[in-house]
Amino acid sequence: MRVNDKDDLKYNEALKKKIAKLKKKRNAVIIVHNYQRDEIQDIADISGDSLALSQAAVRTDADVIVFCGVQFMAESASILNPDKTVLLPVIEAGCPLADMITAEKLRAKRKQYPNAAVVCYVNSSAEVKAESDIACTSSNAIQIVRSLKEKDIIFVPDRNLGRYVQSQVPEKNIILWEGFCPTHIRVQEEDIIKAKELHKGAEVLAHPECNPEVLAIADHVCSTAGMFTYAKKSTAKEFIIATESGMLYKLQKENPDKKFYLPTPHLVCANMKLITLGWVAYSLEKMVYEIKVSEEVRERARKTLDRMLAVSK
Ligand code: CIZ
Repeated sequence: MRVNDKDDLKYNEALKKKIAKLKKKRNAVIIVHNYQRDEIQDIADISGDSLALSQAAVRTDADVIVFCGVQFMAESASILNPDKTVLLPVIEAGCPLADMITAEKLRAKRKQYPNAAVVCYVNSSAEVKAESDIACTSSNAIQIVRSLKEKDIIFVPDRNLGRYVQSQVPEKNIILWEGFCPTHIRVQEEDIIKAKELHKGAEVLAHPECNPEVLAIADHVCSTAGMFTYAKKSTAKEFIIATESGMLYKLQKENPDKKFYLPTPHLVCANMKLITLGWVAYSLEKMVYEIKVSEEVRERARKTLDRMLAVSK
């Protein structure tokens, strides 16, 4: 225990009480992505992947949604709930992958392939969603692509997820975008090999944003939601988790008799870790930072998200 661990715990407990009070006062709900810090997961009313969180955002009757995640996730909640106040506690919490494509560049790509459907991964801006035909998450990407009548699919912006979908849906012709998640691409094939040597018999669960060489040697490729389901039902006792480090907390909590390891300590998304208890309390107190999308973009982006939600019901 560090010298000030006790003080940290006391401080966190005081912040949690403050958040609970403010939440009541504002009639707010706290929605938390699986990659958030442990202490933020502890205050979640709902936690999950972006698909589960989008669905929860539609169902909630709270007036205020505090979104503990990154900008594109809070934007999606706002697109789906224009009458609610959606707050992102740290406005700088962005997504480098989402920033690897713009609406203008996507329009140019569409011109090149006029007969193709455009599928955008939820890790994209509202403007990019507005230019797309349908959205997808890593939980439903295969199902979404299969559901389309078009053979040619422009898949944006994650090339690794796009490539993985292509391997599972060979009847389609996927046109890739060269975007990537800077966190997931840090896992190397050697990291997995070394982790398997260290933890003999452990199963490797890899997120489809990882590089193809990593996916090729994984036992199971799935979204974060898929990892929870798989870890629960598997008879294995140990797992190597190739995705953002935040996943380990809830995996361990839900499976106390099993062990979970990261293949490399570099699987940390700095943006996801920006939100702290202090910022959540501040956000509820000052009602910042409100995420709003212009009505023209919102209406078009909403159709893209609604089509996804209709397919993944
Ligand atoms: O869809 C999401 O929430 C992300 C970014 C990853 C996952 O698999 O949950």
